[in-house]
Amino acid sequence: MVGNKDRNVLLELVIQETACQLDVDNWNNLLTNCTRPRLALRKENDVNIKMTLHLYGGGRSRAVMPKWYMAEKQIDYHLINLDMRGRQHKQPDYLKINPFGKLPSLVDDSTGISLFESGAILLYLAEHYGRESANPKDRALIVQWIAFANATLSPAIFVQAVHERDFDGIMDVLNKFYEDKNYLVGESWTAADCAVCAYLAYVPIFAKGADLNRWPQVKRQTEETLNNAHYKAIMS
Ligand SMILES: N[C@@H](CCC(=O)N[C@@H](CS)C(=O)NCC(=O)O)C(=O)O
Repeated sequence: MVGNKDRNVLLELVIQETACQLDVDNWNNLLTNCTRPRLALRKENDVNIKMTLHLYGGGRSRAVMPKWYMAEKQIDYHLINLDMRGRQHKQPDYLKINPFGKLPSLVDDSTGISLFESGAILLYLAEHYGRESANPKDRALIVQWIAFANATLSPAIFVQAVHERDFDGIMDVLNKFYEDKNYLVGESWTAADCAVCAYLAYVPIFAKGADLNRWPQVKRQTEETLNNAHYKAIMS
């Protein structure tokens, strides 16, 4: 006879195993029937549960973006933290996954794909697991914002010469954009918001001279990200 507690543990295991095949409604129905509805992030030592998605990350790496995205969208995954100081990301086994020896990377057993570049990983997650809009116009806009985050916003935060030249102008435009909108694409939070806001959250740390009071809408987005429960959990 299976007790209630065991039943719920079993139910959760079934959910973990089948998550990728469920549609969102089924998923939410199953979750509300489970006494532990919030799925915990599994770490590398949880060998008993078979995971489909394996994210290779490391402290202070751009794995923040896919981690935050998966936390927001309740996508379960297996996190493998590599020690960059110990050069684990340059070892032959990892170079088979990302020959450039950079983090993050994602391996998806269910499709057999192995991906590097945080933006490509984010897009893959959005299209295969995030249940985001299938509308081609919105998808193109999401690609645009992810490319903007990695190729334009990131150097304006992290690279001194680019920061001096471009940062204020970028903030002016973003601030204007956020005056009428809360989300970058459509009416809900997408991979575009994840990419841009994950970088904005670095501004107070890495661009210390920047006074966000000049851009109140950007400041609001940045503070909302820093106070977001999922973001805080993955950064802790
Ligand atoms: N454009 C790449 C950047 C990847 C990257 O440079 N990752 C850093 C951590 S944030 C890294 O792996 N650095 C270690 C190294 O270059 O040896 C992405 O967005 O994934």
